[in-house]
Amino acid sequence: MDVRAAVAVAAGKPLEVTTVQLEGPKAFEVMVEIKATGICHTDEFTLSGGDPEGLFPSILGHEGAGVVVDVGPGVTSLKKGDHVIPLYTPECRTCPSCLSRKTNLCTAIRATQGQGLMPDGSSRFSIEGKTLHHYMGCSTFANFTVLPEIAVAKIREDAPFDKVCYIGCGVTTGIGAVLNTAKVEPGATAVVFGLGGIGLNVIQGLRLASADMIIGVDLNNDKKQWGERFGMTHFVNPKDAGADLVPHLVNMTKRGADQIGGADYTFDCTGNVSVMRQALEACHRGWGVSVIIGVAPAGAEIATRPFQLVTGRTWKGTAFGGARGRTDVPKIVDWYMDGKIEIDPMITHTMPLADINKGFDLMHAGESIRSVVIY
Ligand code: NAD
Ligand code: 022
Ligand code: ZN
Repeated sequence: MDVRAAVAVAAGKPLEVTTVQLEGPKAFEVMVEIKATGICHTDEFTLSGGDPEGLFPSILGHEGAGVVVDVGPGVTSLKKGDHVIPLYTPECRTCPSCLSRKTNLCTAIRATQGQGLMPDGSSRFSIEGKTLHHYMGCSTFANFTVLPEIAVAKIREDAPFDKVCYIGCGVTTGIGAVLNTAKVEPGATAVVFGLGGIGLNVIQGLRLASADMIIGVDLNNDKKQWGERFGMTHFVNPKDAGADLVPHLVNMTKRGADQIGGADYTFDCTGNVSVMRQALEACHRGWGVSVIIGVAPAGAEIATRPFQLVTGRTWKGTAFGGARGRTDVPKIVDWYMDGKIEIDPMITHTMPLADINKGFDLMHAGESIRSVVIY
C-alpha cells in the first residue's frame, strides 16, 4: 500500500517527504498506523552521516505512538485497534538476555534490526521497486509502519498519541536511568549533566525517587528555569566554575561528619566524553555511581585515573533506561495519565510531516526540548 514518509535519501541531505510502498505484516509482525512521532538526537546523528553503521536510503524515527491496523499470522498479544508504542529495544521474554533478568538488551532480533531489516531478513518498505531500510526496528517517520510483535508495547486507549510518543525514547530513557539503572533511593544527592530532552527526564525521575539534592549542570543558562520546572534544586553553569567544576560540585555535596563531598549518583546526558569523566569524578568516594546515557561520537573513548574506581566509584551505562519495553512502557504511560510525571511542557514544538526538516533545524539551533510530528 502507499504511505507517506520522510525518506533519508543520503547522509547530510534533508529528509524527502514523499509516497512510499509498504507491504503488509508477515508472521509475528503487525502493521501500525503512526499517529505521532518525536524527533530524537539519534535520528539526527544517523542522518548527518556521523553513525558509520547508518544505512541509506531509509525511514528514520524511533519515538512513535499509534494504532494496530493489521496483524500477521501467529500474532497473539496484539489485535487490530490496540494503541501501541514501538520499541527500538524489543522484549521477547525468551532469549538468554531477557531470561537473565540482568539486562533489557533483548537479542532476539538484534542482528537484522542493525541491518535495517525485519527478522526474516527483508524490508517491508520500498520506493518505485527499490528497497528502503527500516531504522532501529521502528521507522516512525512514516504514517504506517510494520513492526515485530515483540517490539510493540500495548498502552491504554485514553493516552494522547502526541504526548506519549515521547515515552518511546526520551521519557523512558531518563526516568529509567534513575529507577532501573541507578536505583536511586530517597534522600540521595544527584548531579545531572546536560538539561535537554533526556536530562530533564532524569530530573523528574530523581524527583519521583525522592532525591534530596538535584544539581543540574548545563552551559546554557536558559536551562536553569527548565530544570527547576521538573525538580532541580541547584544549577551550575560550567562556564562560571571553570576548571574547578568537579571540586565545586564535590564541595556542594559535602554531607556528614567527615565532610567528604561527591554525589551519590551522577548522570551524563550530553554524549561528551569530557563531561562523562567529570560526572564520574563528581561521585562520592566509596559508593558514588555515574550513569552514562549520552551517546558519544563514533570512535570516542572515555578516560579517568583508575584511582577513581579503586576508591569505590562505579561507572555504568544504560540503553533505553534499562526498561523492558512491553512490561515497563505501559506503566510509564499510566504514570503520565495519573499525573505522576509530566510530558506536555517538554514538547515545545509540533509540526506536520511535511515540515519535519524544521524539527531537525530546531534541534540544531538548540531551540527545542522536543519536536513532535503529528500525522
Ligand atoms: P539535547 O541536545 O536536548 O541536550 C543536551 C544538553 O547538554 C543541552 O542542554 C546542552 O546545552 C548541554 N551540554 C552540552 N555540552 C555540555 C557540557 N560540556 N556541559 C554541560 N552541559 C552541556 O540532547 P538530549 O535529547 O537530551 O540527548 C542527550 C544525549 O542522550 C544524546 O547524546 C542522545 O543521543 C542520548 N540518548 C541516549 C539514550 C540511551 O538509551 N542511552 C536514549 C536517548 C538519548
Ligand atoms: C536513542 N538512542 C539515542 C537516542 N535515542 C539510543 C541509541 C543507541 C542505544 C540506545 C539508545 C543502544 C545502546 C546499546 C545498543 N544500542 C546496542 C544494543 C545491542 O547491541 O543489543 C542500540 C540499540 C538499537 C540500535 C543500535 C544500537 C539499532 O536498532 N540500530 C538499542
Ligand atoms: Zn531517541
